[in-house]
Formats: sequence, structure tokens, C-alpha cells
Amino acid sequence: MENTRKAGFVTIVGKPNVGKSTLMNTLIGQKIAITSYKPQTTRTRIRTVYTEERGQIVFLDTPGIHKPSTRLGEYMDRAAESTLKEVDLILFLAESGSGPREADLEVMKLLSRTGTPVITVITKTDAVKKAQILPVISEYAQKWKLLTGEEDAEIIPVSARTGSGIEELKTMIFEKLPEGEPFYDEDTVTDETERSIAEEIIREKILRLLQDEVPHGTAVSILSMKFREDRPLCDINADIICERESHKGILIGKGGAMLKKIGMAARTDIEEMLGCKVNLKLFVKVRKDWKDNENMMKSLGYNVKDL
Ligand SMILES: Nc1nc2c(ncn2[C@@H]2O[C@H](COP(=O)(O)OP(=O)(O)OP(=O)(O)O)[C@@H](O)[C@H]2O)c(=O)[nH]1
Ligand SMILES: [Mg+2]
Repeated sequence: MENTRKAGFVTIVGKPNVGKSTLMNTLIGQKIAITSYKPQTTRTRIRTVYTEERGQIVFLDTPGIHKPSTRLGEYMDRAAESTLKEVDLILFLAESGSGPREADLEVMKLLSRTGTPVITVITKTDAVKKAQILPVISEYAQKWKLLTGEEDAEIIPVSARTGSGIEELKTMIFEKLPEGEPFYDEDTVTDETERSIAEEIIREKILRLLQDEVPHGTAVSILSMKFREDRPLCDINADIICERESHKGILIGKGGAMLKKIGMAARTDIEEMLGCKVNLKLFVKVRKDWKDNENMMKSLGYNVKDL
């Protein structure tokens, strides 16, 4: 008898910094989404594809759900919420360090209204003592019961860092997905372009190397990306857009030292992604208030119509 294969869409939600992008990268076994220790790292919806004998899972990583204060913030919330009703399954991520806090409860309320099945994933279990995890799980179970009236909330503790619980989570996901033919070729990993992944890699380095205020006001836009015909080399020119002259100064650093650091770290990752040498040139530009200007956001790739 022929095996029936599963196929479906799974969205990953939760408050900022809970580990959504890291978990997605671990599940697919490749780094596509950028991650950092700062909240609000992910700004748009990122789609990745995982295919194996059991079937195909299309993951949607989303920006962390939070209270928006700018148009960019609003956009990020829409990016997270608009996927909820269209998917087959929601992975709701929560930290293992404590039971549900206000921000988690807000997300849980929102999820319980969508009617889409939910698996609660307790993240970063490597960072807490084992004995702490069970009480956290039972607190989530109780809250789900209050919200949905159902006893059997599905909850699983995992660590994206050590891989603990990841195989079990995949099994749970496949159990919940409908039978069906794959949506993408089996060797597709993402529908993001190399250009947009390269932009995100540069933004990741800025997030990791600089203090909060600067990266959160920063966007990256690749002006040109050309592969040489005579050798394996790609020339990339990119703009780093920031909000203030003072931020520009910080991004460039003393004698250009910070920009050099950002460029070197980004180049290494982009070379790995493209599989060839990269010649990366970065330019820093100031565009005041771009985060509140719809046209400027659009030109930087944050288009509300795409959601
Ligand atoms: N110890 C530990 N840290 C983790 C784990 N997963 C993620 N992290 C860390 O948690 C931080 C946030 O991870 P991200 O994956 O960027 O979180 P996110 O939920 O995508 O964040 P936003 O995109 O900002 O909403 C990073 O510093 C990760 O290295 C884990 O399993 N264990
Ligand atoms: Mg993220």
C-alpha cells in the first residue's frame, strides 16, 4: 500500500524574543531567518519549507506580537495576525522560565478566537532547571482550559539549541496536518530571494553589534547584486538606512571601524549562503521618520498590501 503523505501550513507565533526564528531554523535544519537576543528582530513573514518522507511542512515565521507604537510596529502585528486563520496549525511559543504572562495571555486569547489548532511549544528548556518546566506546562494547560473549555491542550517543551524535543515536535506537527500533495518542490527551502536574505543578514549583524535604539530604527536595502561571469564572485552594494545623523555616526564608528565589523560579519554569512566569494560595500544614509512613512516603508520592502 502506498504511504499517504501530509502537507500543510504552520505558523509560528509568540511574543518578541521567545525564540520563533531560531526554532524555525532548527526545524528546517538551515539558517534562513535571522535571530538575535533583541526583541523585534523579525519584521516580515518568512516562509520556509521542510520536506521528508512523512510529507511537507510550510513554516511561516512571524514578527513577535506586541503593542505597536509606529507604523512599522503595526505592520509587524498585521504580519503576525493575518496568517493565523489561513493556516492548518499554529505553533504558539512560550518561554520556559515562567507561566503565562500578560503578553502571552493576549496572544492566547487571540489564538483561541481563530479556530485553528494550536500546539504550545515551551522554548529554551536548556536555559532552566528541569524541575521548573513541569509547573510551567501545567500553568499553560490550565489557562488553555479556561480559554477553550478543552482539557487536552497539546504542550511540548523543546530546546532549539540542544535539539531536545525537536523530533517529537515534528511528529506532533505531522499528526495534525491534513493529507495532501506537497506545495513546493522537495528541494525548496524558502521562497525568500537571495537578495532579501542578504539584506536580513546585514540587519542581523547590526542588531547583534549595536545598542537597541540604533538597530530598531534601521533598514537595509540592497542597491545591486551582480555575479561576475569570469569567476565565483558576487558584488553587492547595500544601503543602511537610519533615522538620525547621530545613528549614522554610530553605525560608521571611529574611522569606519563599526561599518567594517558589520560588513565583515555579514560577508561571511552571505558567502556561505551564496556559496561564492562576496565583495560587499555598505553605505549609511539618514532618512528621518522612515518608520512612520508608508511610502518609504514600501520602498524598503515592508508593504502592507503583501500581508
Ligand atoms: N538558550 C537558548 N536560547 C535560545 C533558544 N532559542 C532561541 N534562543 C535565543 O533567544 C533569542 C531570541 O531568539 P529569536 O529566534 O530571534 O526570537 P524571535 O521569537 O524570533 O524574536 P523576534 O523575531 O524578535 O520576535 C536569541 O538570542 C536566541 O539565541 C534555545 O533553545 N535556547
Ligand atoms: Mg524572529
